[in-house]
Amino acid sequence: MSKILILNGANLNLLGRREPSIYGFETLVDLERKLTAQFPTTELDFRQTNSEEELIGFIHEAFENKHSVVLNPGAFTHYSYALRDACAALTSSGSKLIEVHISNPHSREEFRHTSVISSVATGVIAGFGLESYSLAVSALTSN
Ligand code: CA2
Repeated sequence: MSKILILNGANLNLLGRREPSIYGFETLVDLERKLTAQFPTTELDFRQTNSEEELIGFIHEAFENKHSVVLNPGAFTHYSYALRDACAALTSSGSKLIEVHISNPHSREEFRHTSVISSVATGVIAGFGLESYSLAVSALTSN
């Protein structure tokens, strides 16, 4: 199995430092440590950006190199058609992309109930805290 990009979008650099009742106390560094320990034989590449342009660039990189992607787009989930088009290009080329969310957006505000990414993702995992990412990597590495 080739490399998996673990991509986190807008504001997820704040993980563990704000709104712990929704997102918990663990940081992106904790996530990287956990997943690296849990999947020692899988090449995982962790990135976070608050820039829509940069996030799209990461998806293009996956497209060019046939990498799989675990993507938490942050609030880009709910409105970024540009990110959606990049994800669609990736998955229609045969690469897998799992959309993940720490919280369950469907149990929150109305605007979070729409994802413009889900219908072009290979699958969606939401609501399991940081475990959502582990479940996504398991899904990508299980066959
Ligand atoms: O539950 C998720 O993973 C979300 O993708 C997180 C996004 C939110 O806009 C989505 O609706 C659901 C928000 C990321 C902001 O992350 C923060 C983390 C800690 C403190 C403040 C913001």
